[in-house]
Amino acid sequence: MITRRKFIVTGTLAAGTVLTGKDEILAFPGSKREKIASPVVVSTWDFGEKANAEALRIMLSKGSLLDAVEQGINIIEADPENSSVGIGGFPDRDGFVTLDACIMDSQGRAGSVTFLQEIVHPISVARLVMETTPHVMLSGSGALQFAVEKGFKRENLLTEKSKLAWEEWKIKSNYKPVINIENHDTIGLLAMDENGDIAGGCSTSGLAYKIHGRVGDSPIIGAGLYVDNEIGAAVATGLGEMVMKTLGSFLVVELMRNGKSPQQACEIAIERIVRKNKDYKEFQVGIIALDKSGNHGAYAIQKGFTYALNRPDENNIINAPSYL
Ligand code: SD4
Repeated sequence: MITRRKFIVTGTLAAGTVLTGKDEILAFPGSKREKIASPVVVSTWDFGEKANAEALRIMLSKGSLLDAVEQGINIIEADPENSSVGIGGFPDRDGFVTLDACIMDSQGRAGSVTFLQEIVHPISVARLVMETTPHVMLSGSGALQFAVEKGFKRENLLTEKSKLAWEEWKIKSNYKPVINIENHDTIGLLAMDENGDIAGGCSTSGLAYKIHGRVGDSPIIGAGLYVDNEIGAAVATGLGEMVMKTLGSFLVVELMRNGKSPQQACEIAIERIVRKNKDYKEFQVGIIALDKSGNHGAYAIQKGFTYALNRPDENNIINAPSYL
């Protein structure tokens, strides 16, 4: 029997650790599939906890599932201290902060923006692409024009702190993505409401010091995020190039469709990335998943990938099990 604050420990999987208050509980999240009361919100990294709390608050006060996803992610986008999402994100090598985001709802609708500059809330622009246009993805200056037409304010996203970090980086200009960079990366959030409907979103400034014009997995439906309300959802973080080449999130949802638990599906997808890339020890990819019953799973290549899980009576930051 799974209690609200403990997960079943089973045989052969690698251990995760639930970091909850003083307790450290060995955990294999999502290893058992049983109906868990919704609503539930799961999101990437420690900072996801704040986003989850807001998403949950909205759902518990009868707000919509999409509002929960969007406004949860908005909190992280607006935090200038966070150097990988929204304002304060590290710039590309030319000093431009360029943002990627996407959102999918329970009706299978999707919206996305890529290479968007000067707008703090790309997830909100992505939502409007989904809701008010016949398209799925808008990019660069077109996405910016669309955002401005919709009333978003243009702002300088390069904070003093990020500018200083970039100037420091320029001295050597050594480009190598840092694994688990400062323990916070893309915000990817999956939510299920009390009807059992699922939606998700993700938002990022992408890799620090990337080549100008580089777009990662996060705005690519099926790569950074995928939601199928009949089955479940998945969202990825880490080196987007690797996620794009395996369509990681779509793969996880398809594995769940074929009967795998969220945990098994995340592990198989990560192992696929490992198998296809000899240099897998050099980068991080983490994936989290949620199934239609409210079970979740998470797995990463490297140690150090954390995710946040919130339910009405639960609020945990969890160390995901990892391949290495
Ligand atoms: C990207 N997946 O742009 C995103 C960013 C990220 O660790 O999650 N970095 O590749």
